[in-house]
Amino acid sequence: MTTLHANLATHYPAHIAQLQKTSKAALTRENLEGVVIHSGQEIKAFLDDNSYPFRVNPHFKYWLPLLDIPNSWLIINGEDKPTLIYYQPVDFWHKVTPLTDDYWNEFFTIKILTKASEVDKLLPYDKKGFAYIGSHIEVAKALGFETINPEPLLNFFHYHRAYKSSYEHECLRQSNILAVTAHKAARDAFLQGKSEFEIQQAYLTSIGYSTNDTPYGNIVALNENCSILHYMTLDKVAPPAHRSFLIDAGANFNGYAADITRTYSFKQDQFAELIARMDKLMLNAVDGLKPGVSYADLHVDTHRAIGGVLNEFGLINVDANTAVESGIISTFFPHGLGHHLGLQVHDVGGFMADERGTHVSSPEAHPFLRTSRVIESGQVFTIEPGLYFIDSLLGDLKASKNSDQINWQKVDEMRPFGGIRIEDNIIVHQSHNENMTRDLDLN
Ligand SMILES: [Mn+2]
Repeated sequence: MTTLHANLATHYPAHIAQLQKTSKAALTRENLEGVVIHSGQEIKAFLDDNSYPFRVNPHFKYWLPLLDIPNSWLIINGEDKPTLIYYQPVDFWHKVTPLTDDYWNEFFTIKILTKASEVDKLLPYDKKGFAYIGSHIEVAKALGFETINPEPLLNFFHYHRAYKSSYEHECLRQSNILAVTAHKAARDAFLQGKSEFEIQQAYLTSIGYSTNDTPYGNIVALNENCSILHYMTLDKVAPPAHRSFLIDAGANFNGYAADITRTYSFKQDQFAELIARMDKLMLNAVDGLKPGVSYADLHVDTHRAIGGVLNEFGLINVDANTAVESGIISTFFPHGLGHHLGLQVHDVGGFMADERGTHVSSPEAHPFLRTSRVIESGQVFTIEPGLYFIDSLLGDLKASKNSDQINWQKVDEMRPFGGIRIEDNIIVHQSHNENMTRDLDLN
């Protein structure tokens, strides 16, 4: 066993104990005997025999690190050892993933399923007391489930998923290690003048990934493209000149995502100074992440701080308070400060005040926030302030009554650089924050 494996093995039992406890409480509340979690099925393209890349049900990978096994199931009642129905067909067309000896095995009663269509023999005979969680509603109905993805049960699990176990923290540290390694390779490729496509290849190759291994489609943008928030194109031709580079790219470990963004300037120019200033602002926002603070308040504070940066760099003619009042900051920072991070990149539960799922609304002026929940220890977040020069939004601003608050000459000078986003992944502990990304020396 490697040190990493030993470490995971140490933390895993408490993770399972916690999931059992949460499940028992949820099932008791909903008057259910148990829950049946479906890993998923391969989905074929229309009129085709090729499937889309398989993405496992997050509720399934919450329990164990099996990410690429469709047609598998978990049966859980919160008391007995959970049953894993593990799909292992006899198939000479495809590679069949064998069940390997691992630290998690002993926590499940494992039953092998060789024909996906015969799963009913291994599922509870009477489905009445069981809820199905998964995305294949027709399959669930055909099997006789009446309770399918019940909202109160999902809310309960989603609320609790925000509190990560020490096992989950370890997985997130590992995904950060992978992503940081790849980010460094991408930065080097940028400085060598490579194309977006080549930079993406450098990123993937450095950690032995194919495109489908990343938790989300990498954003690899040069120059003006840095202003497109979800830029997914990968230009195969390098631009005539490299000015700026924005990369928002992650990695996966045991199904837990890293989500990291960096922005670089090719030269030591004013854009580089703006990046350095935004980096300071970003780390300051990380310091504000504390148990008891509302994430929405932290967003609003950062929004104002960006107004200060815009003023300092002469991009606007008014002070931060005036900019907050007039609303012009949203042109430069049109998205939320960050989100919960875990089994899903934009992890669930961000708007839940309690385990019933009572909704916490975002402030009206900030509709794009992905979480407005009160921060608590054990939770894991991204912090990712941005500052962009987006033609369409700037056009709207120019046509508005606030146009005179903007120094258009300065703004025009910055447009060729696109924009800046800097994003780290942070565990909030009771006494301190753990910035998993900075701990790995990615500056
Ligand atoms: Mn993010």
